[in-house]
Amino acid sequence: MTLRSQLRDVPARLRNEARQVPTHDIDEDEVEVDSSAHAAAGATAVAVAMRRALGQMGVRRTASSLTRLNQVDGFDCQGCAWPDPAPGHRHVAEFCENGAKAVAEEATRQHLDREFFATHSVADLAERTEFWLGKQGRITEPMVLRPGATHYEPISWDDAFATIAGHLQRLDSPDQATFYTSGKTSNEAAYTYQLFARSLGTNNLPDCSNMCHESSGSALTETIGIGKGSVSLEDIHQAKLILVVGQNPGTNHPRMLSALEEAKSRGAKIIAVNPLQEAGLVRFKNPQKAKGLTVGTPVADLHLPIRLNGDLAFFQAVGSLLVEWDALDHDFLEQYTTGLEDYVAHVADLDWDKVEASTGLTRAQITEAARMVADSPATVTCWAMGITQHHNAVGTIKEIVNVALLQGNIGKPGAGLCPVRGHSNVQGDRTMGIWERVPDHFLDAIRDEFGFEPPREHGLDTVGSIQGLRDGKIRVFMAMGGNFVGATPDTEATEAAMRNAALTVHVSTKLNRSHVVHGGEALILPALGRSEKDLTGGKVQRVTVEDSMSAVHASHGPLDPPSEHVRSEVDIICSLALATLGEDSPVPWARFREDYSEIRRSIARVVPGCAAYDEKVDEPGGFVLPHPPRDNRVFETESGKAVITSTPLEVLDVPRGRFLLQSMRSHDQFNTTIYGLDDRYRGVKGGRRVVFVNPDDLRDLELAEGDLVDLVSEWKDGVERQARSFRVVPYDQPRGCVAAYYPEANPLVPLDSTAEKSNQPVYKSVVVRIERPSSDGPSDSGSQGSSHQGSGSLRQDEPHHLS
Ligand SMILES: Nc1nc2c(c(=O)[nH]1)N[C@H]1C(S)=C(S)[C@@H](COP(=O)(O)OP(=O)(O)OC[C@H]3O[C@@H](n4cnc5c(=O)[nH]c(N)nc54)[C@H](O)[C@@H]3O)O[C@H]1N2
Ligand SMILES: Nc1nc2c(c(=O)[nH]1)N[C@H]1C(S)=C(S)[C@@H](COP(=O)(O)OP(=O)(O)OC[C@H]3O[C@@H](n4cnc5c(=O)[nH]c(N)nc54)[C@H](O)[C@@H]3O)O[C@H]1N2
Ligand code: SF4
Ligand SMILES: [Mo]
Repeated sequence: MTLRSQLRDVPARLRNEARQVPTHDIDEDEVEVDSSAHAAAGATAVAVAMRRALGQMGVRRTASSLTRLNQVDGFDCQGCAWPDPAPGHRHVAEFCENGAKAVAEEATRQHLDREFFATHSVADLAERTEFWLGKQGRITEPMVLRPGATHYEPISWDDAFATIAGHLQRLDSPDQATFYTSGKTSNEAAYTYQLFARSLGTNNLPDCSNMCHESSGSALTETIGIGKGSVSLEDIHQAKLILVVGQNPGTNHPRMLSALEEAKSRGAKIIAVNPLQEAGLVRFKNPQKAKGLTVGTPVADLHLPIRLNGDLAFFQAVGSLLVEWDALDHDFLEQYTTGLEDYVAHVADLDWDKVEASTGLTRAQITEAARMVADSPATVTCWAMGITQHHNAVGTIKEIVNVALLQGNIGKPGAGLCPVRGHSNVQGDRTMGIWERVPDHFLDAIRDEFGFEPPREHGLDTVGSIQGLRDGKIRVFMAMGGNFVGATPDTEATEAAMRNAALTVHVSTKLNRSHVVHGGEALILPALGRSEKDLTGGKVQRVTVEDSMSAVHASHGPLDPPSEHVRSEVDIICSLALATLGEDSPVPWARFREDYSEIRRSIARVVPGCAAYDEKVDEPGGFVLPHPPRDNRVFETESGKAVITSTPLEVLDVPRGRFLLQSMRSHDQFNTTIYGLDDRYRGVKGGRRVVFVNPDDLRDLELAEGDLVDLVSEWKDGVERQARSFRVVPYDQPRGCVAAYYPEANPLVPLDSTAEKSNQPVYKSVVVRIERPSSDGPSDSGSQGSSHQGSGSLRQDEPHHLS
């Protein structure tokens, strides 16, 4: 049905207001909802992929790009970090619908030139949605926004570098600059970028990983001694049980569905733990096969509709049952672990009432899942943002590790821990030293390689950098890709912080919100994308990337770049370093820029596990980085053993009449890049400002499908953050849980609401009220005090206290 029909009840005043939020170039009144079942992938996926590709790239560019996507001699998909099958096992079309969309979005024939920026003032651009900004096309030359200017204007590369160098040289301390990285950056660019920051003298290297799998890194390093997953694609194929927890592979890692299908065909069982019944996990048709699984065939043998944030309790309960049933690998526990005794005592007192309250699951449901775990000789657990973006995320992941260790499910075929990474090279960036807390041995290696002493004090992460900008401690903000303002929490606070900077610099392919919410002076530096030929130094250069399973390989793009003025990220970094640090810098920037093999030879000497890097990346399919627990059951923790941990079970308290909100991705976006307005698998078409609510909760709220509501978050700092004008969509999920899209929901996430230990923003359990629209104020905002209490608040009969 069209929601427009529902609008008859909404006064015109409110409809106008819906237009006033920075969404006016999307007509959200046109949103349609279709609640029938949708299978993931299948023929529609192929059709949509081809339509988008041909529409944006044309026939020739579509043909020359998609045939080389994820092939041994081609380029790595700039979508997600899911690994490629071994050479010889790849399909002709080794990509998914969203991979094709990612290529099309980058390789579009639509270009942005200086006339565009002369026509559109920054104030005008600041009124546009991410969707509109992204659709304007590729940026083709460097642009500058001078202090006090209203429009971006062209600037030569040399002047751009001199401008940045001038700002950096004028700082009182290098720690007044911060250098953000998004996860598409190649290993070569990442290595030179961190080297530039450290040559300047700062470890301020925030990255998207701070918002993504930081919690996984923290938990895994503490327990198994390395912050990466322990499985290969072959392990997934061979597993007998796979838990897919807090992850929506049908949309975000679509080729993972083929791996799950392969595992199932070899007899594996699959458990999905997710508040939502995501299409890929319950219905999947493999487009690579003439006859895929039929619609309605569940990929998951068991779906547990867990309450948001209930996973710590769930895994602790599973662990307690494994102990109770003695379904343990005693030899493994004896030889390789510490902490078992404490854990056994800890789970002996498990409070099942708390477990049921936290998970929203029955003891019988959890016992059924635990039985499957107990019966499986080889289990893989996969997880993503549904786990990492919570206050207690590190604790939850430690419980996942506990369950794996109890059964010796690490360092054996078909078993292991699989944090599924997001951006295509987010894991590689970390390996290359993009990390504000890189270990000392890495810094020692830099010192030995280049003969300068890198800074030792830990730098600022993403949230820390926003706080630094807010407090005036950070003066220069530079980003290697990404959309810092769009992706980070607490939009209003972040935007205000960004405007505090003296200089903001973005190395980007496409326009986004971070370019129009700027510092006193601002630069946009256009970069080559993964799909494009890199002829830096007068010859064809290749780059390297690492996937979610630690496999490193080369990538070179086939397409012509959008303009001759666009430069590679490596070129931009090395040229900037030369302009800032001069020819006397101990790092051979010019040599690095001329020949990326020189960078790789340095990587081989500095980065652990990368010996003979330049040679090995050329082997078909590349090489796999060492992972001591996976390879030899070696755990490089303090005790030399894997650590079984005991974490207190706390239940997240949600006050009466409030909901727990998660912010997630639609099927038509890549993070803040909005490909289109259709979330096909969830039946939403033509809009994004929707909030998914359980039908019974809706009834109690006296709301109907299509009603317009405001979302107001509550946090202990007393600030009420608002995101206005969302359409209500009834959607099956545990009571008390609601969902909206990222980045529309980001204004609701408090900056200081972060995960313990990892400092990762809590994007997936925000306490909110759902209110009928109030008329004051134009758009998303944060306000002091609780002035909204009562007035517009809606009654909710069912209390859903979780404690
Ligand atoms: N097409 C496409 N691909 C992408 C991306 C994209 O935007 N578009 N983004 C990339 C990036 S950077 C990342 S990090 C990954 C993200 O991949 P995902 O983690 O799959 O991304 P989200 O959309 O955030 O989905 C979170 C999932 O966890 C569930 N969930 C939320 N809270 C909880 C909880 O408390 N418990 C449990 N058990 N489940 C919960 C949600 O219902 C949802 O299914 O995808 C990568 N791939
Ligand atoms: N509410 C909420 N917020 C979230 C999340 C969530 O689940 N909920 N997820 C978080 C997660 S997991 C992540 S990873 C972050 C993502 O945060 P980011 O990585 O910062 O954001 P993206 O939207 O991926 O960045 C898109 C921009 O990158 C630039 N770009 C694209 N390709 C290239 C390239 O090849 N080179 C260069 N130089 N630039 C390029 C383009 O200009 C584009 O506009 O967001 C986080 N924010
Ligand atoms: S699964 Fe991920 S890496 Fe593979 S084609 Fe799809 S988007 Fe690209
Ligand atoms: Mo991510």
